[in-house]
Amino acid sequence: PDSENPATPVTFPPAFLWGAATSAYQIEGAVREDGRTPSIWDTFSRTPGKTEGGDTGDIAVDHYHRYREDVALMAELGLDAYRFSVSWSRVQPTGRGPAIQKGLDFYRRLVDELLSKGIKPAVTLYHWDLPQELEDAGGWPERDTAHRFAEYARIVGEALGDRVEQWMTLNEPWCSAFLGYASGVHAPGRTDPAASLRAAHHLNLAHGLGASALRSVMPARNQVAVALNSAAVRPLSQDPADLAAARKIDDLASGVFHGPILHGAYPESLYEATAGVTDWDYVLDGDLALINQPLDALGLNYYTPSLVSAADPNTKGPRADGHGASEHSPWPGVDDVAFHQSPGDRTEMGWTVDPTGLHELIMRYTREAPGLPLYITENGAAYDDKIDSDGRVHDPERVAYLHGHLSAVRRAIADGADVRGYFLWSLLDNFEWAYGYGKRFGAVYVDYASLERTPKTSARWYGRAARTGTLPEVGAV
Ligand code: PNW
Repeated sequence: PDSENPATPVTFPPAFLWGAATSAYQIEGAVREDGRTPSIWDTFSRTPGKTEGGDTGDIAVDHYHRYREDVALMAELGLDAYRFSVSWSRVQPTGRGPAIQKGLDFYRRLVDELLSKGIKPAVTLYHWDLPQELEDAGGWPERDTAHRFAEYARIVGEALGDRVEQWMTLNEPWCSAFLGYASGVHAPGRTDPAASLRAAHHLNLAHGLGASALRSVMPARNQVAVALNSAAVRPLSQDPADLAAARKIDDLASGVFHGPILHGAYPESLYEATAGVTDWDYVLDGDLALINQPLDALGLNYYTPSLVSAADPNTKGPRADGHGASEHSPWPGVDDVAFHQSPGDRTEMGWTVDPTGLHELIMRYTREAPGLPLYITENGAAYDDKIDSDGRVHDPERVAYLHGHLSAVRRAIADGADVRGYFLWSLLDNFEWAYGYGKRFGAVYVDYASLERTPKTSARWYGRAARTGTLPEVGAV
C-alpha cells in the first residue's frame, strides 16, 4: 500500500478489527445514580480552576441513559468493536467491599446490546477514575490501592468474563501517575514528584495483580492487555546531549511501564535519572515478577510524537511540552530537557499531525515484544467542528488525520507488525479532561444543549473503511 499514491488502495487483512473508544467519566454522566459515589475526577472537576470553564462530567453526553442509541449508531456505521471503560465507583463505591449489582447491571446491559448487534466489546478496567475514598486513603502512591484494584478486577471479571473476551487493565498509566501526581493537571491534582514515581510503581503492580485476578476468574480464551501511551520520542539532533535527553524522556514516558510489564525490570537509566527524587524503596522483592504477567496483547495509544533536546537547567520558566498548563513538570527529576513543537499541521490540541510517529511506535513494540499482538487502542484528533447550514458536520481534517494514521498502521503491517485492530478516539465528542467540552475528538458530533448526536463526515468515512476493509479516498464520502 502506498498512501502517497491515491491509485493504490489501502486494504487491511480481513480479520482486522475496526473499533471506536470512549471512557466512563468522559461520556456516562449520571454521576449520582444507582449508588455511584464520587471518583477523583468528580472531586477535581468540581474544584474551581481545575477544568476549562469549570466543566464536569456530571451529565457528559448522558451515555448512561442513551447507550442503546449509541450502540445503534455504531451498528449503523458498521463498527466491529467498541472499547469502553468501567467506572470503579459504580461497581465498588468506596473502592472496597461487595459490588453494587446495579452498577454491574449497567455494563451487562451495554455488553448485551453490543453483542446483539455483533459488536465486540473491549473493556478497560481503569481509565483514571479512582474512587475518591481510595485517594483519601493515599491514592496510587499507596501500595494498598494496587490490591484494591485487583479485587475490583476480580469482581468485574466474574461479572462480564463470560461475554467479554478483550480486557485491558489500565489506560495510559503515564497520565494517572505523572499528570495526576506530578504536574497536577489531572485528578487528583497533586504536585509531588516522589509520589508520582510511587504511583507509577503501584499502577504497574495493579496491572500485574489485576491481570492475574482476571485470569483466575475468566475463561482461558479471553485476552488480557494494557493500553500504554508510550510516546514516540525523537531527539532534536544526533548530538549526544540531545540523545541523552530523548533517552530520559523515553524512560519516563515508556520504559517506566513497559520495562516491568514486558520485561520484568525497570531500565537502569531510569533509576539513574530519578536518583535525586526517589530511592525506589517501595519496589519490594517479588514485585517485578508480579508485574511481569504474560499478556495476550498490547494496546498502544498514539496522538503525536515528542521532540526533545538538552537544555540548560538554569533556564527557568515554563517549557512548552504539550502536556497541559502547569508550572510543575510531569517529568520527575528532569530539569535539563526542552520540548519542541514538531513541524507540521496541528490539531485543536496543538498536537502536530505526524503519522510516521505511529509507524515508529508500532515497529518499536514489534521489536520490543516479538510475537505479542498489538492493537491501536486510541488514535484521533480534536478539531473545531460545527453543524453546517446543511445540518451536517464536515470535518475533512479529521478524515485526513485518520487516512494518514491508518495508512501508517497498514505500512507497519506490511513491515511485519502484528496489528490486529484500531480503535478511533473517540466515538463521540466528550469531556476532554482538563479541557472540558471545548475539545471535540468525536467521529459523532454531540450538541451539548440537546445532547443530540450527528455523525460527522469522518464517521461515515470510517464506517465505510470498516465495512469494506479498504480506506476510502480522502474526499470520497
Ligand atoms: C488520552 N498528554 O489522554 C486519553 O486516554 C483519553 O481519555 C483522552 O481523551 C485522549 O487521549 C485525548 O487527549 C491523554 O498530555 C491526555 O500527553 C493527555 C496526554 C496524552 C493523552
